[in-house]
Amino acid sequence: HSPPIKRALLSVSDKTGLLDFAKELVESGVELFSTGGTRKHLADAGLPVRDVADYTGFPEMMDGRVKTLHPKIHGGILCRHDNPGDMKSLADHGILSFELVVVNLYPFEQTVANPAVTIEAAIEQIDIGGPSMVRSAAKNHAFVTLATDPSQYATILQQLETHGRTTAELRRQLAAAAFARTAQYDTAIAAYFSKILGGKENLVAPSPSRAGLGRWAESPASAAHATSPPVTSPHPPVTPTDAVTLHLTHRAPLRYGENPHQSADLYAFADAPAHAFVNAEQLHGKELSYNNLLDLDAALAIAKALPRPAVAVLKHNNPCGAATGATLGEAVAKAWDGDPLSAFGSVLGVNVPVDAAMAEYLSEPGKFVEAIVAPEFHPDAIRILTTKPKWRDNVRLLRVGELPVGHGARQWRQIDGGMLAQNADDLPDEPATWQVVTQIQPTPELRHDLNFAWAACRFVKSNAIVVVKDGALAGVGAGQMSRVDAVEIALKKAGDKARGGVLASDAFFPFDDSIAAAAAAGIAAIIQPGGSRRDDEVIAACNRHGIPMLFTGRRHFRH
Ligand code: 93A
Repeated sequence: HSPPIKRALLSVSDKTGLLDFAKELVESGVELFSTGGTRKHLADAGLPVRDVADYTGFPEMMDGRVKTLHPKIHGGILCRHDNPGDMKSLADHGILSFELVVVNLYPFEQTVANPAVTIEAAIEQIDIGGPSMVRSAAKNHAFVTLATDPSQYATILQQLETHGRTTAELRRQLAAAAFARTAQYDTAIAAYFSKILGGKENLVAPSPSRAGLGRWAESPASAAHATSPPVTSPHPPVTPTDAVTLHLTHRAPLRYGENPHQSADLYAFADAPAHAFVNAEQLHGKELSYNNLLDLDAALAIAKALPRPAVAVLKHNNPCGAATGATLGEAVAKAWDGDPLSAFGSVLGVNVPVDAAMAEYLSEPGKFVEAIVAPEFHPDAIRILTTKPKWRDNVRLLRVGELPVGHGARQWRQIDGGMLAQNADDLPDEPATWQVVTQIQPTPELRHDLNFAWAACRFVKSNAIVVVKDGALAGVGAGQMSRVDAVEIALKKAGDKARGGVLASDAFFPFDDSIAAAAAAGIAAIIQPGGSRRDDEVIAACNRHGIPMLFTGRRHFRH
């Protein structure tokens, strides 16, 4: 049994829908109180509204830093209407109760989204009084109705018009939404500080509670880990407060997940940069599916790692084709020819603007793609891709503007009841540090293909083997549980193209059997991280077969 709404306190930065809402409130006999800007907005529209400063007897001061931080405001919001002591306090101190609070906060998130913003300007956008009122009203939702977003005005009005008051259930829902909003707001502030400090806030971060960490914190494995030498990485370490950046905003429900019986949604990191894949603009085509998003993300990542112009052809999150060429038209043809059968119904990632030549190539009979992601699409390319055959109506075209950088980004994956975090495997290749471990050196032409093969193989699920010839993926062995199986699949897929091609392996060869298979298929050079106990045997096999081999010293597992 909530009290009827006699008085409303309005203090909003986002003034969307405010006038209509306030007009209805006034018509229902509600008395309005507001802070400076909000009051002016309402008064300019001819609505009767009292100034909070007049009511508290304190002017807004310190450039607005102190406007509503006053007992006459917070007492009026927090008072329990069924508590005689609280009601006496109101009377004793000349405090008026507020039964409706309408607050939305300084636009901190929008402010820091602008990369040019100064720290001082960002800090001024940290709202203090707003969240305080929101928290007071949400705590006292038994008696107070609270709007923290213009989308809630209609529901509140509808209840007022039909019942003269709001239901306890609605007030509790509004309180929950409000606490979620202040939590989100503080998370955005913490994430901003983490960004400007480059992670150094962790030096003073409270350590997570042992209870919270569970048995892993105490396990001998973690103790052993602590005494082993630190991993050398140019990335800052992943630390507990990175969880702050896990702050997500819901983007869209998806039609379904990996399969039609799984429901699914798309979320974005609140601080995702403008050119992140998640912010890509869909220019054409059917709604994106869960699998499309996964494959397009991988397609773009591969394309990004290859020399320009390049096209990557993805199927089930693995590349079945990828190529570079003198022109984009040449690159797409070479990429498609890597495995034309698998390319049917694929998604493509492109590292330069899609041009008419590429669009014409894809329009040939017998070709069909689900989606293309690229920095940009030439208008002619859009015209060609969206006319002619039937599938054009559906083809999804995604524009990212620029190729996302993403260097040093954290990656998160869910396990049952928890999350794993790591730095993305996105360090640039350093061919100058690679070592030729065989007696024979690869020719400069083979060097090109070795570079390409090494760049591509990190995007293939482990155990991963790729065969490359003339700047194009010729065969891929992906996701195999034994390396020699991956080799055999890649060689089989490459067929005649293996002869004179090069082979890359995402991790070392445990035995020399793979070398024998590669030699039999005519592979001309091999690249791999090295580091096996049997490296000597593997190198000896290459020497016997006259195959030059490079060690990169860096593994690229992808699980
Ligand atoms: O600087 S504040 O943290 N200090 C306050 O006391 C305060 N009270 C309300 N910011 C404060 N607000 C915020 O001002 C509200 O959350 C709202 O976003 C904004 C509305 O100001 P105006 O009515 O002057 O446009």
